[in-house]
Amino acid sequence: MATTDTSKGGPGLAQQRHIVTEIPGPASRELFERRQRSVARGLGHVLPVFVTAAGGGVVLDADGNSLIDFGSGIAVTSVGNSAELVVARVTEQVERFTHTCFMVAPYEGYVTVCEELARLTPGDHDKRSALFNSGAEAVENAVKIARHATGRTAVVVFDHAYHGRTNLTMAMTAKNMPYKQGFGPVANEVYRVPMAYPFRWPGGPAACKAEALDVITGLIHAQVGEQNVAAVVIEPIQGEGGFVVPPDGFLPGLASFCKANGVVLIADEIQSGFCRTGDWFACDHEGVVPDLITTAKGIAGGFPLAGVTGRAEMMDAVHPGGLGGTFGGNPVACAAAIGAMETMGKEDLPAAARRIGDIMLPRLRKLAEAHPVIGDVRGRGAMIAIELVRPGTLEPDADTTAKLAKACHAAGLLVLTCGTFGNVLRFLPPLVISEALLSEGLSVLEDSFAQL
Ligand code: PLZ
Repeated sequence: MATTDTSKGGPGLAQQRHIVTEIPGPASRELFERRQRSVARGLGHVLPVFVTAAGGGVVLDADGNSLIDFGSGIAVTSVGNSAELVVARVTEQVERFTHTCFMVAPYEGYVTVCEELARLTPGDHDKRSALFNSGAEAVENAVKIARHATGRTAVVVFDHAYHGRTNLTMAMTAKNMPYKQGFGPVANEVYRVPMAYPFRWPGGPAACKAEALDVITGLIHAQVGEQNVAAVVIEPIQGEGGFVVPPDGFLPGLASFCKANGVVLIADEIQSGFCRTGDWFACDHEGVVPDLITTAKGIAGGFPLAGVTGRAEMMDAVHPGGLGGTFGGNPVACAAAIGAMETMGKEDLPAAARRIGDIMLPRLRKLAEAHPVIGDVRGRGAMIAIELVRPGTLEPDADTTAKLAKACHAAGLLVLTCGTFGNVLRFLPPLVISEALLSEGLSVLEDSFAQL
């Protein structure tokens, strides 16, 4: 039901694209002036419209514009902004108590979230979880746990990887600008290997799986030594690095290597997890069972919550007091997560993500036929991207990518870019977006290409 009360967000908001000013409009520009005087320059913005409400598939701004949301706050609001069950659970919790610190005196919500994580993440082995505030913190802790459980120190990561901005995760992240430039020294014992990136694999996509596994295991053997490797950390579908989907069989191959060598396989599902790719987790598509899995973003409908979930014996290797933090697993964030996970189950959001992919992929492939600047269309479920190149080459075209994003923004479609070379447009709509709005968003994108 559409509402005209724009002081409230959530699924009741009118699900429409409605542009009444230039983007950003005067009210947003005025707020931006204040932002410039008070907020550090180091924080960037995809689109500096100041948000006043959001829900379903739309974001409303201070000038009264209603934009179609193809970003979900970077894969976070998969259940939609201010989703009903999230609001209900959070409101109830916030009126009871807001914080005790789980390490001071525990509460049920934290345990419930960990039970749900055990039930939903890949594998039916005995699991334990620990909760944190951000994705980066979860990755840091997964590495701490893997090092403790194995007594080894080396961590293997991939080209194009993104794992966060803290000192250790910055070292694990591949891209220098903007993430590492000037912020060193970075943490040591982090080793990088090539990613199985079919579109850019020198031997071509058909050879990618086997050759990548050969190169990776060869490098680990020659340069690190399997016996020194605590963990291999991989995003089963890479996020910030360009929505790189490895070829079938690559992840299972990597998992067997880890198992054979006593290496902890950590799947960073912070961006790909919680229904985004059309299954609960991206690892599920190939039946891969990681030893540890990191989650955040979509887990709690927009509240800061992250988790490390893994084999009980590895997780419990750490002594009491070895893991924690003041706010980790905050009761309000846990209530939000319970509401979000309930929504994902009740509304069958894995199926909703598959439906989004089924609508988007054919239209994007058709667009690629008409516009050879699109070198690759890829993704799973509602984690979809197009990679832009100089036609007929692999040369990244970041300029056209930026131009297209700008044109979409001006027309009221919030899209994000990504990729090591800045030449990927990615689409991450809330999984609850209506088909009409999804289709309209695609039309805006098609128009932007037509105007190139
Ligand atoms: N691992 C796979 O995608 C966060 C970061 C945007 P935090 N990605 C968006 C930016 O420019 O900071 C991410 C991720 C994967 C880890 C993280 C880190 O999660 O919650 O941002 O710390």
